[in-house]
Amino acid sequence: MRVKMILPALTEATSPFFRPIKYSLFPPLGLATLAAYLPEDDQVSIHDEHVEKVRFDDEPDLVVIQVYITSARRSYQIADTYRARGAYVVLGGLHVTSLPDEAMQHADTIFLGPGEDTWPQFLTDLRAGVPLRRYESTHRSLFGVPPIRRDLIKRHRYLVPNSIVVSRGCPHVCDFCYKVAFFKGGKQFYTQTVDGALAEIDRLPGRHLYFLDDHLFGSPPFAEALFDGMRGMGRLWQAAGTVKAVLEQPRVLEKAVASGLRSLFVGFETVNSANLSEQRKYQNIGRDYAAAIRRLHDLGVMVNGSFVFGMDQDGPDVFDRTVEWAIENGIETATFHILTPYPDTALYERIKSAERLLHSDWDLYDTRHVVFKPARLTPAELEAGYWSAYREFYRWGSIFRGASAKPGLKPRLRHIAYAGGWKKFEPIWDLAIRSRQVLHALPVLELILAAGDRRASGPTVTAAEPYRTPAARATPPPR
Ligand code: B12
Ligand code: SF4
Repeated sequence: MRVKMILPALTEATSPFFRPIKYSLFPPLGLATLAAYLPEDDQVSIHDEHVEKVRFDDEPDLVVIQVYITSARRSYQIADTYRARGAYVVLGGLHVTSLPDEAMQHADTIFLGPGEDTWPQFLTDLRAGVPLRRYESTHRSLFGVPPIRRDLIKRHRYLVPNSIVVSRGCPHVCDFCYKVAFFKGGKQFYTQTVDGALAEIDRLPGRHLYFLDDHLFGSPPFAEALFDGMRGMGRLWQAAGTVKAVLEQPRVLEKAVASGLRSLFVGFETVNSANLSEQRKYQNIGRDYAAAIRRLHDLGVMVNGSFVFGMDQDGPDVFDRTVEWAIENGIETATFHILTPYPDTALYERIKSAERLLHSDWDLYDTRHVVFKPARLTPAELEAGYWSAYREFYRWGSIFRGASAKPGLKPRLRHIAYAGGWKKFEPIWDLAIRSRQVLHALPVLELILAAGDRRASGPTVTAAEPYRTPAARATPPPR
């Protein structure tokens, strides 16, 4: 069977404002995960429209499309094209799960939720000639999943080819998050086996890793065992975690650092605690954000703070306050978002029932456009404030001020190199990406991350036995 898997480009990929650095970061892991279930004699290829021009004049038997909200329109277009050419077209992913009826109009079969249970079932049904129109995931497990088909990923096109996910979902429940809708009907948070995760890490070449898990620290016993296993592997890695995990799991965090954690994406979301209860982000309420940042910096971990603007308690002063707070606390990089009600989330239902939705143009549900009526701001104020937050945070003056919050020259220089390198040299990144030289930038990133290495000085960080794959462990170590 000829199988073509496609991650369609978010609509703006063709726009002059398209930012290659953002979209050339991570390869399509979801599709590579599904490809692993296909037998060896199938001809399978993965195409990511963010980093390559995809041709549509071929004749695959099966077309598999992953649909995100912002790429829904493009996905449906591609699906319609291939159906007209006689291919069997299947759609899955987050947006299909949120709005199955909409997706169904463009597909032969749709999938709701993660695919590890439904996809192999579908393949069996398809070969037997009895595929269903709709599959819904209920059995959630990552035990025994086949190794993801990284050989199908065009590594040289991505800045972070070594991105990896070792869990699914998150143990928390926040009103604005995609998670509850996507994982309904089964477990909301589950992990791979530690050995499976370590073996997957072992298969990745080079030093750098980026964990894309929503909450890598979500299961402390799993995280601890994983970091123990990673010790001595010589990795440098980045991931996402919560304020709660940073403050309440000191031992796990120290083990993470010992195994190579050098930068953490932290969802602060808002510096206004009234907003947090409104969004049911209870795990952040009353937490000392500044203490969490200090703790990470003390361990040599850089912070990428994530902030959302437009919650009901946000007034016109929220942008300056947030940026000022982030700079004062020496946050190295910040990601700002405009609150966006994704269909099928609690936030969406609340905004919709209050008749505050402005439209359903999914192209604009990209966290950069205002798609609802904010409570204490006009949509124009919210969008302008969002852009000004980026401008103000990434001014050289702000970068130097943020750096000066650090003790010592080395952390200050690292701050300037990372924050400056990320945002200020974007045209150079773009050039590297467009000339397919992006992988050459990886050593620079590794150098900056390694500058936080405290292995020589930290009392908690000691040399450990290097990780050995389960197969290697079956044989006794050499004496
Ligand atoms: C990496 C990533 C990106 C990368 C690239 C995406 C990529 N290469 O896949 C980049 C940086 C480009 C990106 C950009 C954006 N992203 Co993003 N991103 C992610 C992230 C962190 C990881 C995706 C991933 O690899 N997951 C791991 C794999 C294994 O899971 P998966 O891809 O979901 O695939 C599984 C299932 O979905 C399912 N499946 C998927 N497709 C199909 C198809 C079939 C046929 C079947 C059977 C099953 C199936 O099976 C797979 C295996 O279980 C997710 C968060 C998350 N945890 O998923 C957010 C996430 C997908 N992003 C999101 C958003 C909102 C965006 C942005 C729109 C916003 C922003 N400001 O960042 C932008 C897009 C900007 C724009 N202009 O449009 C939202 C999506 C919400 C939605 N309803 O669509 C998420 C969920 C983050 C969040 N918490 O809100 N993103
Ligand atoms: S902590 Fe993050 S990933 Fe988890 S539910 Fe909240 S927003 Fe979603």
